[in-house]
Amino acid sequence: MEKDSKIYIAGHTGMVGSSIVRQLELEGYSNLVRRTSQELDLTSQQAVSAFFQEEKPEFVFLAAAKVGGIEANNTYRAQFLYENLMIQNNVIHQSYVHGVKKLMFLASSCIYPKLSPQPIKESYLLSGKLESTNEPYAIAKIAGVKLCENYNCQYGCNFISVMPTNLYGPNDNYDLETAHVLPALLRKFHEAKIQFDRTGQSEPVELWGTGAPLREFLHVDDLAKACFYLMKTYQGNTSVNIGTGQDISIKELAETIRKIVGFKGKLIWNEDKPDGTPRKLLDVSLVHSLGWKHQIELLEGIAEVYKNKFKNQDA
Ligand code: GFB
Repeated sequence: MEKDSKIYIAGHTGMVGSSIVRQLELEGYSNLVRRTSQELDLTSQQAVSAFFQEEKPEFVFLAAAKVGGIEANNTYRAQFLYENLMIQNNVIHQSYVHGVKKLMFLASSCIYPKLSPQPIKESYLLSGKLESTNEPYAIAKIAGVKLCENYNCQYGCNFISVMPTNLYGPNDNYDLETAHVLPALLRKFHEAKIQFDRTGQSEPVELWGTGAPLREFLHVDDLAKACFYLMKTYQGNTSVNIGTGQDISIKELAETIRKIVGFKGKLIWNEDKPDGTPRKLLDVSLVHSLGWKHQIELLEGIAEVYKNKFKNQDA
């Protein structure tokens, strides 16, 4: 990938895509192709075919996807399956048809079996049953990984895929119904703190599930560095896990965020909401051996995101 290579970032307005764009610009890449979803409907085969015909990108980062937290995955099951399948079928197939030199597909750690041994190695894919709350999303992402693998095998393409762990960072989704846990907790605690500071009391902050599940969190700017690095250096049919190799319980995460925000009121756990998979810690030895390691520690990352998103503002 040269500095003037034509690079299409599918999903450039999202948290992952926008971070990849920032990383590419930082590295001096300026020939970037972007389309908003209003400009290009990636679920339309015809539109995607016409776009590739017109732009002929040389490299593609496929970061466009319908994503969301546990509740969104569980509620919009058909859309998570259909839209993700369509987006990736169209982009991956047209990348093959138009001779893209290299494509990176962004998958997800939730595509591994629900009860995988921990930490999860890349080789555990398809070795057991999926977590039911995100089965549709996971099935779509598994299909994307397999498309890349099999286009490489049959057509000699150079399509790679990566498996990021749970992400957070700038441009995250803070809609409480559809957000992932970390941005949801930042917002819930921040709004409760404002109420507490104004009135000396607040409603308890309601969190979902039991708080027992363990999750690993990676700052999206670390992910973007990994994607850039692997796009330049890695070739192969093994998808690469990208994470920190460290996890914490949702209870610990809640306490950490509560402290960062400075909320002094009560928490309650709504156990009618699902816990999801009990643990999802990636084995990151492959990506470490390839020469990448995360740089932003969780405490520092959350504090920075909180400061930039909420501090000195009313939610
Ligand atoms: O981040 P999250 O929505 O998704 O939830 P997953 C993680 C854990 O946090 C679950 C708990 O055990 C939730 O019950 N939790 C506690 C909360 N309070 C809250 C809250 O206010 N909001 C949310 N959202 N959770 C997703 C998958 O799974 O992980 C996606 O559904 C995707 O497909 C993503 O792969 C990375 O980690 O359980």
